Amino acid sequence: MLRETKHLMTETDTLKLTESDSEVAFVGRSNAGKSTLINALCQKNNMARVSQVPGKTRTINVYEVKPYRWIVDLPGYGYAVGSKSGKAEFGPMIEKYLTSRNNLSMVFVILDAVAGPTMLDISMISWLTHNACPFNIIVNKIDKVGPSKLDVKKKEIAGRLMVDSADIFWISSKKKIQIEPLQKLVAELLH
Ligand SMILES: Nc1nc2c(ncn2[C@@H]2O[C@H](COP(=O)(O)OP(=O)(O)OP(=O)(O)O)[C@@H](O)[C@H]2O)c(=O)[nH]1
Ligand SMILES: [Mg+2]
Repeated sequence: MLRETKHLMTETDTLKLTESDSEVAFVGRSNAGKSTLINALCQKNNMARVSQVPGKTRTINVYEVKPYRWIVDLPGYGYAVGSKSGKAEFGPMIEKYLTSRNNLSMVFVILDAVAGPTMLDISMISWLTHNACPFNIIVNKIDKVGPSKLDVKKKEIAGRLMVDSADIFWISSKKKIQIEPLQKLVAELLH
């Protein structure tokens, strides 16, 4: 089902986004692999732009799975310096998006398996929890962790996030490891 997905729009102003019937969004630190994952989910090579240079996606990119059903690629966070008030900031574009969308069904937070959860990732997860925003955690780039170290890594990351390891999607977007369960969930959310 996700195969038919097309790039629908690029926007820098959340308020200019039109209404969807249902949408899911991908957030995470720059370079975590959001765009690569969206391509893997939709079985495309270059639909969402991927680069070696962090900070590639600076706009909100909307991909349409079928009419009014969207996958949204948000700009990566982690380049903005923490605010003076000490409050975590993900950038006005991301916060505005997360607080203004009526039909946002799920936020997928993507972490890098090697870098592990950063302070901003942890802040994002607690922000989503406090704002009653449904979310799922994805740990990407597991191909970079040696097979013998994977179990320890999973325990460490799940422990730091204080969630059950079984509730996390452990994937590699690049090597297409464990993409299907996520594809199934996204397809269900955007049925
Ligand atoms: N080894 C490995 N590399 C990956 C994986 N997923 C993404 N990458 C690489 O990580 C880099 C960043 O990937 P992107 O998909 O552009 O990351 P992004 O989260 O969209 O980054 P921004 O647009 O900057 O927010 C690219 O060089 C990808 O090829 C993975 O599962 N394994
Ligand atoms: Mg990107």
